[in-house]
Amino acid sequence: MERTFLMIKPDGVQRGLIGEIISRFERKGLQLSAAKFMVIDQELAESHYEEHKGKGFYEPLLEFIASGPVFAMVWQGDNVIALTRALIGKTDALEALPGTIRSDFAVHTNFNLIHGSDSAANAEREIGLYFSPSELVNYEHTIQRWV
Ligand code: D4T
Repeated sequence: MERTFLMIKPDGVQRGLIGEIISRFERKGLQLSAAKFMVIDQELAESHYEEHKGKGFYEPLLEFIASGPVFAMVWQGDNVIALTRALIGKTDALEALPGTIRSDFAVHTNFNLIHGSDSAANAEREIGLYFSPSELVNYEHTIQRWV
Protein backbone atom coordinates (compact mmCIF):
# COMPACT_ATOMS: atom_id res chain seq x y z
CA MET A 1 0.00 0.00 0.00
CA GLU A 2 1.38 3.38 -1.06
CA ARG A 3 0.48 6.96 0.00
CA THR A 4 0.50 10.20 -1.90
CA PHE A 5 -0.11 13.89 -1.31
CA LEU A 6 -2.64 15.59 -3.60
CA MET A 7 -3.68 19.23 -3.42
CA ILE A 8 -6.36 21.10 -5.33
CA LYS A 9 -4.74 24.46 -6.02
CA PRO A 10 -6.39 27.89 -5.63
CA ASP A 11 -7.63 27.85 -9.25
CA GLY A 12 -9.34 24.47 -8.76
CA VAL A 13 -11.03 25.70 -5.59
CA GLN A 14 -12.18 28.97 -7.19
CA ARG A 15 -13.53 27.15 -10.24
CA GLY A 16 -15.67 24.89 -8.08
CA LEU A 17 -13.84 21.70 -9.05
CA ILE A 18 -13.17 20.18 -5.61
CA GLY A 19 -16.04 17.70 -5.87
CA GLU A 20 -15.39 16.87 -9.53
CA ILE A 21 -11.71 16.14 -8.87
CA ILE A 22 -12.23 14.14 -5.67
CA SER A 23 -14.92 12.04 -7.34
CA ARG A 24 -12.37 10.85 -9.92
CA PHE A 25 -10.11 9.45 -7.19
CA GLU A 26 -13.08 7.92 -5.35
CA ARG A 27 -14.40 6.26 -8.50
CA LYS A 28 -10.94 4.87 -9.22
CA GLY A 29 -11.19 2.95 -5.95
CA LEU A 30 -8.53 4.85 -4.01
CA GLN A 31 -8.76 5.44 -0.28
CA LEU A 32 -8.91 8.90 1.29
CA SER A 33 -6.72 9.12 4.36
CA ALA A 34 -6.73 12.85 5.26
CA ALA A 35 -8.06 16.19 3.99
CA LYS A 36 -7.67 19.84 4.97
CA PHE A 37 -9.07 23.10 3.55
CA MET A 38 -6.50 25.79 4.22
CA VAL A 39 -4.52 28.80 3.00
CA ILE A 40 -0.80 28.22 2.48
CA ASP A 41 1.58 30.75 4.02
CA GLN A 42 4.81 31.93 2.41
CA GLU A 43 7.01 29.60 4.48
CA LEU A 44 5.03 26.49 3.56
CA ALA A 45 4.92 27.54 -0.11
CA GLU A 46 8.72 27.86 -0.14
CA SER A 47 9.17 24.45 1.50
CA HIS A 48 6.76 22.77 -0.87
CA TYR A 49 8.36 24.12 -4.03
CA GLU A 50 12.02 24.31 -2.89
CA GLU A 51 13.13 22.14 -5.85
CA HIS A 52 12.02 24.93 -8.23
CA LYS A 53 13.92 27.75 -6.47
CA GLY A 54 15.72 29.90 -9.03
CA LYS A 55 13.51 28.92 -11.97
CA GLY A 56 11.67 31.63 -13.88
CA PHE A 57 8.25 30.47 -12.72
CA TYR A 58 9.24 30.07 -9.04
CA GLU A 59 8.21 33.48 -7.65
CA PRO A 60 4.86 33.62 -9.54
CA LEU A 61 4.25 30.02 -8.44
CA LEU A 62 4.73 30.92 -4.75
CA GLU A 63 2.42 33.89 -5.12
CA PHE A 64 -0.21 31.79 -6.89
CA ILE A 65 -0.18 28.86 -4.49
CA ALA A 66 -0.67 31.20 -1.51
CA SER A 67 -3.29 33.35 -3.25
CA GLY A 68 -6.37 31.56 -1.92
CA PRO A 69 -7.54 28.39 -0.21
CA VAL A 70 -6.33 24.97 -1.29
CA PHE A 71 -7.72 21.51 -0.56
CA ALA A 72 -4.88 19.29 0.68
CA MET A 73 -5.33 15.52 0.81
CA VAL A 74 -3.60 12.22 1.46
CA TRP A 75 -4.76 9.23 -0.57
CA GLN A 76 -3.62 5.64 -0.40
CA GLY A 77 -3.82 2.49 -2.49
CA ASP A 78 -1.64 0.20 -4.55
CA ASN A 79 0.45 2.26 -7.03
CA VAL A 80 -1.41 5.38 -5.90
CA ILE A 81 1.40 7.77 -6.96
CA ALA A 82 1.55 6.61 -10.58
CA LEU A 83 -2.23 6.16 -10.79
CA THR A 84 -3.03 9.66 -9.56
CA ARG A 85 -0.34 11.24 -11.77
CA ALA A 86 -1.99 9.45 -14.71
CA LEU A 87 -5.45 10.72 -13.73
CA ILE A 88 -4.07 14.25 -13.29
CA GLY A 89 -2.25 14.39 -16.64
CA LYS A 90 0.91 16.14 -17.80
CA THR A 91 1.96 19.50 -16.33
CA ASP A 92 1.32 21.33 -19.61
CA ALA A 93 -2.40 21.25 -20.44
CA LEU A 94 -1.52 21.02 -24.15
CA GLU A 95 0.27 17.70 -23.54
CA ALA A 96 -2.21 16.22 -21.06
CA LEU A 97 -4.10 13.26 -22.51
CA PRO A 98 -7.85 13.65 -23.08
CA GLY A 99 -9.81 12.44 -20.09
CA THR A 100 -7.23 13.62 -17.57
CA ILE A 101 -8.05 16.38 -15.10
CA ARG A 102 -5.66 18.85 -16.70
CA SER A 103 -6.82 18.06 -20.23
CA ASP A 104 -10.46 18.35 -19.27
CA PHE A 105 -10.24 21.55 -17.21
CA ALA A 106 -6.87 23.37 -17.51
CA VAL A 107 -5.80 25.83 -20.20
CA HIS A 108 -2.47 27.21 -18.94
CA THR A 109 0.44 25.45 -17.19
CA ASN A 110 0.47 27.97 -14.35
CA PHE A 111 -3.21 27.28 -13.62
CA ASN A 112 -3.09 23.49 -13.70
CA LEU A 113 -5.58 22.86 -10.89
CA ILE A 114 -3.96 20.14 -8.84
CA HIS A 115 -0.64 19.00 -7.43
CA GLY A 116 0.30 15.34 -7.08
CA SER A 117 3.48 13.88 -5.56
CA ASP A 118 5.81 12.43 -8.19
CA SER A 119 7.75 9.90 -6.07
CA ALA A 120 7.45 7.99 -2.81
CA ALA A 121 10.15 10.17 -1.23
CA ASN A 122 8.38 13.38 -2.24
CA ALA A 123 5.01 11.99 -1.12
CA GLU A 124 6.34 11.35 2.40
CA ARG A 125 8.06 14.76 2.49
CA GLU A 126 4.92 16.60 1.32
CA ILE A 127 2.57 14.66 3.61
CA GLY A 128 4.82 15.70 6.50
CA LEU A 129 4.68 19.35 5.45
CA TYR A 130 0.88 19.49 5.51
CA PHE A 131 -0.26 16.86 8.03
CA SER A 132 0.76 15.61 11.44
CA PRO A 133 0.80 11.81 11.87
CA SER A 134 -2.34 11.97 14.06
CA GLU A 135 -4.30 13.59 11.21
CA LEU A 136 -3.88 10.53 8.98
CA VAL A 137 -6.99 8.41 9.47
CA ASN A 138 -6.58 4.65 9.57
CA TYR A 139 -9.71 2.68 8.73
CA GLU A 140 -10.80 -0.36 6.82
CA HIS A 141 -11.84 0.59 3.28
CA THR A 142 -14.15 -2.27 2.54
CA ILE A 143 -14.09 -2.02 -1.27
CA GLN A 144 -10.31 -2.57 -1.43
CA ARG A 145 -10.66 -6.31 -2.06
CA TRP A 146 -12.83 -5.54 -5.10
CA VAL A 147 -10.54 -3.11 -6.90
P1 D4T B 1 2.90 20.04 -9.41
O1 D4T B 1 4.25 19.93 -8.73
O2 D4T B 1 2.20 21.31 -9.07
O3 D4T B 1 2.08 18.82 -9.20
O4 D4T B 1 3.12 20.05 -10.91
P2 D4T B 1 3.94 19.03 -11.75
O5 D4T B 1 4.64 18.03 -10.87
O6 D4T B 1 3.06 18.46 -12.79
O7 D4T B 1 4.97 19.99 -12.43
P3 D4T B 1 6.30 20.66 -11.87
O8 D4T B 1 6.67 20.09 -10.54
O9 D4T B 1 7.28 20.59 -12.98
O10 D4T B 1 5.86 22.17 -11.71
C1 D4T B 1 5.41 22.69 -10.48
C2 D4T B 1 4.36 23.76 -10.73
O11 D4T B 1 4.94 24.88 -11.40
C3 D4T B 1 4.06 25.38 -12.38
N1 D4T B 1 4.82 25.60 -13.62
C4 D4T B 1 5.63 24.60 -14.06
C5 D4T B 1 4.71 26.80 -14.26
O12 D4T B 1 3.96 27.70 -13.83
N2 D4T B 1 5.42 26.99 -15.41
C6 D4T B 1 6.25 26.02 -15.90
O13 D4T B 1 6.90 26.25 -16.96
C7 D4T B 1 6.37 24.77 -15.23
C8 D4T B 1 7.27 23.67 -15.74
C9 D4T B 1 3.06 24.33 -12.52
C10 D4T B 1 3.29 23.36 -11.64
